[in-house]
Amino acid sequence: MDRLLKIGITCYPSLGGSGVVATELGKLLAEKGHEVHFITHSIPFRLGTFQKNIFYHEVEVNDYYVFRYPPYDLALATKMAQVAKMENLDLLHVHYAVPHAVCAFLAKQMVGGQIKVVTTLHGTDITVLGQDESLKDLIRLGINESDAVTAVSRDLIQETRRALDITAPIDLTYNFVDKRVYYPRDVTGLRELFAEPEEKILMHISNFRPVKRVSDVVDIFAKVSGRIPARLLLVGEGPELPKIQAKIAEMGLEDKVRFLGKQDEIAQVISMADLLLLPSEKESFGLVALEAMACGVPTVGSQAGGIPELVQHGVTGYLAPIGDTTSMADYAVRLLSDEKLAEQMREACLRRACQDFSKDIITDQYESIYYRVLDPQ
Ligand code: GMT
Repeated sequence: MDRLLKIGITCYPSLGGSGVVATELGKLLAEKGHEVHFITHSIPFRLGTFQKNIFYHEVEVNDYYVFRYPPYDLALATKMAQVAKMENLDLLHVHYAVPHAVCAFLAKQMVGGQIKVVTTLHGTDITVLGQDESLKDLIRLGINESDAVTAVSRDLIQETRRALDITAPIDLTYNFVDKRVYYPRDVTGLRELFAEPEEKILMHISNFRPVKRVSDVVDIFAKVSGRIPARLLLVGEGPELPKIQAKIAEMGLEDKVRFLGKQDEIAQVISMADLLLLPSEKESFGLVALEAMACGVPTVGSQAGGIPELVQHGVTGYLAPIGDTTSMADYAVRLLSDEKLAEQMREACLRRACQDFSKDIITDQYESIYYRVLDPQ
């Protein structure tokens, strides 16, 4: 058996798919006996209760009066170096190139070079920040100075190469679900709170940022609910929410749409749905579609980014070009009005989530990357 490792993990600890993946991965590595040290500005929201082999180191930023902007990135780099020395870490696994890979690079210089750095790209660091000329060189530095780089879809690998001219190898490590948490939950009693028995539930879960195209969600729903009895549940919070609320009122859909806000028990919430809507403009992977898949809920969405690698068109959902709300609504109606098709898709979803995106497969992939960088042949 390979030796157990001491791993530092840095991610954005607040709501978001990358934070979820980083935290769940840390917990799984700890379960396997590795020592995991989270180095973040606040406790990752999915960390939960005390768990063996998991430690948390808070990054504190000195807000000295000469600073116009408190230097979080430098404080993080220093904390990474301190924890690496104090705990004798083997490697730092950072999620997001900016600023985390760059901070890890600085930390490596501070500890004298022996620590290894693994960087996981989640999407917005490349598809949004990577387009910004003021950040491009810095992102490239973070990637090129990492001992290994992983990305959550093939599409993101191609996009990274194209946008940043990266030639170094990038490992594909898809996101994963833990089927001990994500499985079809019994929602008897809960579903009735939001829909009549004959009504179908469509759901959208996101951070309500412009890239999610929540306005398309409303258009799709309007087209569907004109043809079959249906309700729309919107889960999450974000900057587009007021605009979406206004649009729903303008379209006279208030009675059919409910806003659930941020929710912790996502598996329970998703299990109420007959369909997830994900019509994003950009999506490197679409973790929420995988969470839905593991609960037996198919996705209708766009062909953006890595979504087609996750959602198999006609098997675990349906995809259409970005902005084509008419086709998405047609697909939704096809699925929701055919019980046999819905059951087939539900089974295909459960199978695919278990077989191709299980926590064990992906955790093993990350582990072998760690051993490879620590013991290069
Ligand atoms: O979806 C978001 O905007 C949040 C963002 C994040 O940082 O958590 O999500 C990105 O990483 C997730 C985990 O790998 C992916 O599932 C999302 O597709 C990706 N978001 C985008 O590419 C827009």
